Amino acid sequence: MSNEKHDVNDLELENEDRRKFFGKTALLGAGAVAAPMTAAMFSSMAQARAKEAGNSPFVHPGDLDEYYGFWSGGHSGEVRIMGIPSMRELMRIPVFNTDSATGWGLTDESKRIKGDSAHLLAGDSHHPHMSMTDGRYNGKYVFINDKANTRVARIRCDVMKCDKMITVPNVQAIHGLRVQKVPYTKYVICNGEFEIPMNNDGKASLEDVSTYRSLFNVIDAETMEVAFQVMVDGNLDNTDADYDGKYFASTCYNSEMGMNLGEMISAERDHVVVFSLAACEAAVKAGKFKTYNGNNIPVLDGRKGSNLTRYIPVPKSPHGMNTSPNGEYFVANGKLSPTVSIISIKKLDDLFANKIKPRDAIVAEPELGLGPLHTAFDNKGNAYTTLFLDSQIAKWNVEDAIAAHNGKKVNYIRQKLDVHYQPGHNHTSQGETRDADGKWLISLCKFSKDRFLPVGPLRPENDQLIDISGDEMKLVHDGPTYAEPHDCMIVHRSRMKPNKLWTRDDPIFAETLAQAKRDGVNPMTDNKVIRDGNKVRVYMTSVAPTFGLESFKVKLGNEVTVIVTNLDMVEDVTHGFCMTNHGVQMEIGPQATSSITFTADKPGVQWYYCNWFCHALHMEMRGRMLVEA
Ligand code: CUK
Ligand code: CUA
Repeated sequence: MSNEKHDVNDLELENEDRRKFFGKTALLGAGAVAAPMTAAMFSSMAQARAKEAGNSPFVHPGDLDEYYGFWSGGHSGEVRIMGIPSMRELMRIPVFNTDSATGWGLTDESKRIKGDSAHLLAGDSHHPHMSMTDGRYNGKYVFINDKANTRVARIRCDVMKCDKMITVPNVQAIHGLRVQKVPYTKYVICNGEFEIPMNNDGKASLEDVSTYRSLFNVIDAETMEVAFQVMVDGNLDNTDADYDGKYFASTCYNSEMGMNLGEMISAERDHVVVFSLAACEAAVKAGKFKTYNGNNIPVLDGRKGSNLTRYIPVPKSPHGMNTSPNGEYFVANGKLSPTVSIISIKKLDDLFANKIKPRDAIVAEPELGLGPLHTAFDNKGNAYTTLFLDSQIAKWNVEDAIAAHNGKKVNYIRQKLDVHYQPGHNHTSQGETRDADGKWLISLCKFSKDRFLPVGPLRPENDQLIDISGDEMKLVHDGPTYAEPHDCMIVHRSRMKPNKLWTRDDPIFAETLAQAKRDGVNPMTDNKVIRDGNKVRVYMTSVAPTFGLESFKVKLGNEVTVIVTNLDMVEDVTHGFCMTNHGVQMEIGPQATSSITFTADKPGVQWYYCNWFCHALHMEMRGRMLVEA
């Protein structure tokens, strides 16, 4: 056993009874028959160990990955959990989509969480980012944007379920999203990309583009309410935060405020907008804001000339925005320009004090190749930039690029690696935190072309795993994925502590339990039907392999709510509830309560069954809804 994963100091992952049991059995078995080791055996094992000593992407069956990866699902609307480096997909977390297995978007609990957008069944998730404490992942939340419906959602990492979702007012299409890194994630920051009239009520001229604005949004991470918004010039694209708790920076395209492609790329330059958090908070406190569209969210004016922001000119149409993990630089990725623009964060105080000019904050603009979109970092001062048009990753050294900018003769490019094909985002292991460890790089390629068996006109994306632990980048894995991982983040497993069972006081189903209380029902013990006019609430328990009710009776046209409480305390024993012919399905995890509401619009006998394979008698886990005409 030479796999270095076993050195990781996180015993809680190994101390599950069953794993231990199998481990011991295997050892005992081996010990009983094995001959004593010879010197030759020892030396060949040592050689094998040395070979694997670098970064092994092999995770043997039954072994656990070193990292959790959180992947956006793009226009599938979900978030996926990957094991890194195996690239095994471990779980899907439905967020902006509707999910048949878990009942996300169908259950009463998920509709409550989706709130004002519960009727929307689709979404476009781009940027998953985990909450931090002092610039390090804290394993609490993952936030994600929905570009399609202007939403931001939060995933609770103890249960790996979405627990909050908001539609952001005054803006259209939330795109770039990140978190405040230092001192902790008080705020989630995100860009409202598409410019719209302020107010957008259809009353003023819709043709007069001079009132169109794009807003920067600052959301309270705990309450998930918009704390304030900042109006800017241009279209905000991507964003990131510093490691001092002072500044946020966003790339901005279309500074012309053009309404078509030709108009959008007529100017020579666009800009990066830097926001001063302290100045913005002070302006909100001092009441220096306006409100729009009939809501009371403070909207600050951060357009050119404001003391809340600074505009740093960069080449046309910048895209990705990435902070180096040493806290020194914001890197704006050129996209149309073959360069990235390196902004010195140290110089921003002087920029805000008007001691230097905006372009003076730029310390280098290294040329990397065609179509630089996003940049990731290791722990050795190197950066890795995706080149969309060249289908390559450029590895370059940040300090050498700055030295070259200052006239020194040095080659800052370390290597260019072909990827397959057209990479968008990339991400290094823990590379957006102080814990960047320079072990793995993911390249999220938009096209796979010839890399996999053809599966019809629609092809998978290709998420490639690259070993960056040595001097050279090495491509070690091709991972086909479904539309469309835009972005991902990789967190060491020692930062995560997911629950094994639900706890009965979980806020996700608290409102369902409150209704049970009003009905005088104890969901842990009672199997009861409550009739309330046309509404019928059916409470039942589940214990493998039976539901607490073998049947219940309703009248045709009744609005039926089925509330199931899973009494099983065994890890991994999830039940399902499916009412045949009604489009009703949901997951009920161990110790959870889930509910779903539908109309009993078919007379006669309607069987319900458990659709989550839970027991040898799982097929028998069913009952009848008797619908009287
Ligand atoms: S964007 Cu998709 S490749 Cu939405 Cu982060 Cu750059
Ligand atoms: Cu319970 Cu299958």
